[in-house]
Amino acid sequence: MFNAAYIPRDEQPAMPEELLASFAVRRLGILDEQGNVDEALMPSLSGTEIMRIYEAMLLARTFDERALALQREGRLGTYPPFLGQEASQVGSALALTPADWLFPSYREMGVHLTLGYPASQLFQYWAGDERGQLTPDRFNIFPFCVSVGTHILHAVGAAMAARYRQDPVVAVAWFGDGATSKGDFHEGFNMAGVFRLPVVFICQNNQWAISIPLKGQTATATLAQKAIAYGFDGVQVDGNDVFAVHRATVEAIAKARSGGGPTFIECLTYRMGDHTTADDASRYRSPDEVAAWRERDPILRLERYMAQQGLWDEGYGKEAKTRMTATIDEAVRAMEALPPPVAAEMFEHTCATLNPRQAGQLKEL
Ligand SMILES: Cc1ncc(C[n+]2csc(CCOP(=O)(O)OP(=O)(O)O)c2C)c(N)n1
Ligand SMILES: [Mg+2]
Repeated sequence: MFNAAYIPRDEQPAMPEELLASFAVRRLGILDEQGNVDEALMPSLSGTEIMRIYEAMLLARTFDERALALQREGRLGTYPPFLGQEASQVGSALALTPADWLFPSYREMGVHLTLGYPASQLFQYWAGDERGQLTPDRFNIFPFCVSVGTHILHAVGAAMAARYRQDPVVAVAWFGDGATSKGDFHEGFNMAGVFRLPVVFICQNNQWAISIPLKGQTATATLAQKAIAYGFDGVQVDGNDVFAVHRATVEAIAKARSGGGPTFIECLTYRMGDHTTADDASRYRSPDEVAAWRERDPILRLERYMAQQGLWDEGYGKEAKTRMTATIDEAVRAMEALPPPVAAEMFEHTCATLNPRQAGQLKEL
């Protein structure tokens, strides 16, 4: 019965064939491992601005090192280190304006710190106190999204709202390579493309989703190219190159703000540490792979560049590290001096008004 309309292949009329789609994916790199830059692509940044970028990366790393140490001492809970991802986070954060809306996952503390989010609150959150996510009013930052990829949809919704209200606001979501396997990623990308929404998607492709390597996550050569199927640009950048990340994000934000629609930026980087302090990455990846990435360290290559420019020497490096350490010491003191949370606070910050059931629970508590 299914063969009723069957026409043998050699009897079928010849069909004209035309190419309907073809694509290429750009990879942007400006600062190489030796500290040399491609002058044609280098963003115009003053010496002071470059030092600010460097110190933001140093602050992020100092925070991360301290968080790990505090967790080992039992003073923080489970913590996801972002060692090696500082360029992706700092480079993108510095491209934003205070009006933009940020949707981070759980591994973007370098973004928060660069924008001036109190380090004490970040420690507070990772110590298990949700008040660390009570974003001070001057920031448009959503709470960390631990549920992988679901905040991609929140960012798209915010971009939709911005478009509806004609606010010149861009929504930015950070997520990992693992999140690109989620339905949320594909739904969010499709809607962003269809409505040409002012949203920038930043994937920190650190090449691991806990113990699943990138090749277990996708059959494509890049993650960036997935944007093309949804009708907007995707670019891969060297995620350990702060200048490339910065340039790509500045361009994407400007495009989104001027009505040009979304962009997907894949930052190719590497998770130097364990997935979290509850993980042991040596059980599933080789020490050689990790060692190869050590030379590609984002801070090391920036120091090499800055030294060539007369902007960095060991004395300045040590002095800056001492300053960052003092800032982090102070944040830890502030966090540990906070009064313990009051259980009733859990009812305060999620719903504007409590429904009768919640009101009853509060009363019972
Ligand atoms: C919806 C959902 N499924 C599973 C998990 C458990 N989980 C936590 S992190 C993670 C891997 C995420 O990898 P990736 O997106 O690459 O981000 P990375 O941790 O590398 O920054 C998984 C599966 C989760 N948090 N949420
Ligand atoms: Mg990952």
